[in-house]
Amino acid sequence: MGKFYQQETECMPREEIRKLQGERLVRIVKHVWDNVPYYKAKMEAAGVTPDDIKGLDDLHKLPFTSKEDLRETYPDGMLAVPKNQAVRIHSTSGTTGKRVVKYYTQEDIDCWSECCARAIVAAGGDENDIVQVCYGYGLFTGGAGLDGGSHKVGALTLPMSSGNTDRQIQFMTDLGATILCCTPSYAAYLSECIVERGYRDKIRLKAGIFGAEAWSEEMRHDIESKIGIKAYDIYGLTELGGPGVSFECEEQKGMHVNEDHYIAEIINPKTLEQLPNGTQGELVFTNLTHQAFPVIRYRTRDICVLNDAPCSCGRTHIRMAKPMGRSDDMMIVKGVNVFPSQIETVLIDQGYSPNYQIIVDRVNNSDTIDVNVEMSPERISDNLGRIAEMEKSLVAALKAMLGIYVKVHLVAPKSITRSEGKAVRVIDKRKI
Ligand code: DLL
Repeated sequence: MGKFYQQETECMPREEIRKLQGERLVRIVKHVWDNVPYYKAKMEAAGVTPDDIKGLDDLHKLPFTSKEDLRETYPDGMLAVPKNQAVRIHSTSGTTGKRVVKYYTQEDIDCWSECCARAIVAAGGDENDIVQVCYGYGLFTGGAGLDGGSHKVGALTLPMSSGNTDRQIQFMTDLGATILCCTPSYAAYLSECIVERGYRDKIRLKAGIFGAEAWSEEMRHDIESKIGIKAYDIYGLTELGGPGVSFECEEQKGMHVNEDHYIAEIINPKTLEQLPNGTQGELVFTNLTHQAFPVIRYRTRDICVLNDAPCSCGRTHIRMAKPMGRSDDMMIVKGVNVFPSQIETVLIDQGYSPNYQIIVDRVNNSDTIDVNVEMSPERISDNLGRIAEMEKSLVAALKAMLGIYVKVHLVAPKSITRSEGKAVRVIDKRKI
């Protein structure tokens, strides 16, 4: 296998991609109009019928879909095929409200697996590889998605699921895993354990495919240098089918959107206008091929930028930057927008580990923000003056990045709980 899983599609000339997207859009709009009364009603309310959608240029006429729509129609009000044609569901964690359930036909699962296979091959994987999947299996899409991709590639799959770090490292060394798939925060934790336990020279990992949460370039470099791998980003969300909506190639300069299956747009979240490529805004996706549960113009709440410049890897599909985080993750502290990823960038830049927790509170009607940061064993000091100095220098660096005062507390190594899935970075006591 070369460096592409489906070269013809992945490197298709842009005019052809647009044409294919236009044809598929016409088809999918007709499919939801005919099969999902909720969509039909939404389109009627927006004054649009399938006859108005003749190609990609008509996309803007279609109403958006939001998480609220999916909750309102829970559990199967947006199912677009008879239920006996669906063969699987996956679901969101439901931490912020009712769960969202996504249904799949067998064909939907095959397309999804192909999207993940593209990501594995782009990370240098082929049938000779051993892929250790430590994303959670079950309702979460991470485990099943990368597992499906690994099978399509013909690699040997280790379906580890998340957790049990001792067993992860044992299998990794005994079976010689070459590609690691997990969240970046778990990858950071695993790398830390591998180095500390003296396994750095016993592992055979060459690449990692990390996603499901925002992570900074600094965190990438940290993981890459610690265990000597190349770390690739992968993006997706349950509502769209799971991981593999987009993935990084060897250039590691943005994630190629699988445009034969998804249309990506950036909108201004306030005015809902489409924004030109290169402008930061909210990511919106349309499922083009999903049969069981297609979503049209789904508002992800992820803040991002699209880049249509050609990529030297040969793939022609548009790239999305690393999302800064969700607009719902964005904290407004003292009137300033703060993303956890900005804080992470500063911490790692200053030589700290990616183990931190942000605590936001309101004291006497005024916002406060505290960051607990672990000292690394090399930096640990019992000299209180030295600790105060280190804290002061972090406060200054955070002020330069965010423009506000952030109180910093250096805490003992290993005192912040490690994550096996998505890390909990922020505790906002104002919301409790
Ligand atoms: O996290 C699907 C996934 C699994 C993606 C494994 C990649 C790897 P959800 O749990 O529905 O689905 O969460 C989706 O996670 O809207 C983003 O806010 C965030 N997210 C996912 N991938 C990335 C990434 C899975 N690479 C939500 N960078 C999305 C930043 C990401 N954020």
